[in-house]
Amino acid sequence: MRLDVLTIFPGYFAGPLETSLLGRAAERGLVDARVHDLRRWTHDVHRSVDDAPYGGGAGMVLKPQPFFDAVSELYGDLDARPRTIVLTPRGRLLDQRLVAELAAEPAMLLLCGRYEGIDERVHTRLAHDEVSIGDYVLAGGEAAACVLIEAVTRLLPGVMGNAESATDESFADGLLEHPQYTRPPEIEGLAVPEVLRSGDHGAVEAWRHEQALARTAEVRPDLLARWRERRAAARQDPMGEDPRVD
Ligand code: 6GU
Repeated sequence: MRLDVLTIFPGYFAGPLETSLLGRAAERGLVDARVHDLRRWTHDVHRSVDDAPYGGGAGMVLKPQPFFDAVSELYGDLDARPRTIVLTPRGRLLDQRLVAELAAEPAMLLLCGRYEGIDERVHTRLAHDEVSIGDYVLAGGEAAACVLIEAVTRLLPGVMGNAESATDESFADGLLEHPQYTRPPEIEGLAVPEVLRSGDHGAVEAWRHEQALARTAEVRPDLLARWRERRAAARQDPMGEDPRVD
């Protein structure tokens, strides 16, 4: 997947894009992420990317012109741009369904906001989607863009081994993960549950499912309610939509 990011803080992305899963995906040519400094498309001596809001009020607004010039230069024409996403707290909440949809795109353009936002005409003319990563306020869209890139990249073919991808089944299932243990069998007076060492695969599966249900009921009752609805619908209509995909 080809990824372009427009930001006034390109340095923000250096660590995340080089590290771990994203770094490996880039080395193997599975993602080609290019981070562009929005100031490259400023023309004044101060290289200013922001200006005061029309109508007054606190803070500054990112100017539209550098965005339009950047997109024209990167793709030749505004209408030749790939799926374009503005990261903004006013956007639609990112979830695994949207992540999976984006992972099917050949390319994406991510626009990172700062200050009080981006001139509305950038949203109007360029954004296919506006995306938020949660109900809290960040200083800008950069951290959110990193989150989106990591979530999408790990779904690209060849990025993860089978063992890792299998763990996806659990979230796609709509319940939170069951607890995991590794050696030693006891530490700090805490023992690994006996059933996990029993060798009884059926009992292990049943225990894990119970644990996932209990954990989901406790921390995410909203997810549990949706899981129950989907399961009921799937039982009524066994040939219907795959109930797993959230
Ligand atoms: Cl995408 N941007 C900002 N500034 N804050 C956020 C966000 C994005 N998502 C959640 N909070």
